[in-house]
Amino acid sequence: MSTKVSVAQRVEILAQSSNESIPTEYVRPVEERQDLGDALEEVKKQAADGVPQIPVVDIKGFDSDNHETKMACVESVKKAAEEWGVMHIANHGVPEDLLEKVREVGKKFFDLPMEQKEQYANDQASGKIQGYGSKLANNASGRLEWEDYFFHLMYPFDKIDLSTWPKDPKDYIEVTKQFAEQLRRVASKMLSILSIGLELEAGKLEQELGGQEDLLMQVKINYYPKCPQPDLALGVEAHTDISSLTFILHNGVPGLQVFKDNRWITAPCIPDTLIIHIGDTLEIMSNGRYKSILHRGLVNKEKVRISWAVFCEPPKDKVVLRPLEEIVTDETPAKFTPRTFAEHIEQKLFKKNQAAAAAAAAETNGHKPNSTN
Ligand SMILES: O=C(O)CCC(=O)C(=O)O
Repeated sequence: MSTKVSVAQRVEILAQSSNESIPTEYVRPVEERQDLGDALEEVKKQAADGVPQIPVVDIKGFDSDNHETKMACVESVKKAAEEWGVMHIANHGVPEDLLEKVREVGKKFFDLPMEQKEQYANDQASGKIQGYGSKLANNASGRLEWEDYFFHLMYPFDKIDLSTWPKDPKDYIEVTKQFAEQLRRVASKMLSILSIGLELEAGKLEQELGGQEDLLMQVKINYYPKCPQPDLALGVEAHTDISSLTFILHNGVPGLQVFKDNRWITAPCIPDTLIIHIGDTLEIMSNGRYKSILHRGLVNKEKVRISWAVFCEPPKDKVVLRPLEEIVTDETPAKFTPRTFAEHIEQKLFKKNQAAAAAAAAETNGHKPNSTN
C-alpha cells in the first residue's frame, strides 16, 4: 500500500490555517526543547549574550602562490573542522547573481499552486525518494517536522534524472545545473584543503569519495512556513549528516542551529558566505579528527525560510568508508569499523528507530527519555 503524503499533510497548508496552535504531532518532546524558540528571537538573543559563534573562514588564500598564505587558509579550515564541524565560508567564488537566481527559482517553485507541486510528490514507501515531500510519521515517536521539501540528485550530470526536477519555473533546470557545477568546484577545493589539513596529498579525500565520476551531490530545498508556535516545533529535527560535506545556502532568514559544548548555537545569516558542515563520512575517514556536527532547523512566526542543503556523498556500494590508513597509528587506532555508505545509512536508521521506539515506550510508561538522537 502506498503511503503517499496527502495534500492535507503539507505543512504549507497547515500554516495557512488561522490556528494559533500546532497539531500535537508537531510538538517536540520536552527533552528536545533546550534553546528551542523563534529563530529570529534566538539569533538576536545570542548576539546579545556573546555566545561563541560558528567560525567564518576565507578560502581565497588557498589559491595563493605564497605558501604561508595557503597554509594559513588550511589551518583555519582545519581548526574549524576539528573544533566545530561547521563553518561559514567566505570568498567561495560562486557568483552572487547565480545564488540569487537559485533563491528565485526555488521560491517560484514553492509559490506554485499546491496541485502543481503535488505532481512531483515523492513516494518513500515505493522507494521514489526524489521529488516533493514532507516528513512521514513513520517512526515510533511519530513526531513531524515543520517543513516541506524538494529533493533530487543534481550532479554528476550523467546520473541525474531530469524528469524528477521541477519544469516550472522554466529556468529551474538551467540555474540548478550552473549551481551544481559551481558547488562541485568548491567541494573539490574544500576536500583538497581538508586533505592537506590531515597531512595527506591534496587529491586524497576526493579520490577516496569516488572522484569526479562518482561523488554525488543531492539537493534538498527546505521550505519552512511561518509557525504559530516556534518554541514547540522543529523544521528539521536534530541529526548529523551522512554526507562527506554539506553546503547550506539560505534565503537570508536564520534557522540553523548547531550543538556545541552542551548548548544549541543559532547561525546568524552572514552575507556572501555559504555554510559548510562536515558529515559522518569525513568524520570516519579522518578517524574522528573532523567532527560531524549535530544540527537542526528552527522555525519562526514571521518569515518563510528556504534553505538549500547540498549533500556531497560517496556512491552507495563502491566505496568502503574507513579511517584512512595514513591516519591510523598505534597511538591513534581506528575508531570506526569499515562499512559501505549503504551500510552506514542502514546502521544509522536502525539506531534511530531503536531510539525512537525506546522514547515512545518510555513516554507510554510515564518516563522521560534523556536523548532523542
Ligand atoms: O535548513 C537548514 O539550515 C538545515 C537543513 C538540514 O539540516 C537538512 O535538510 O538536513
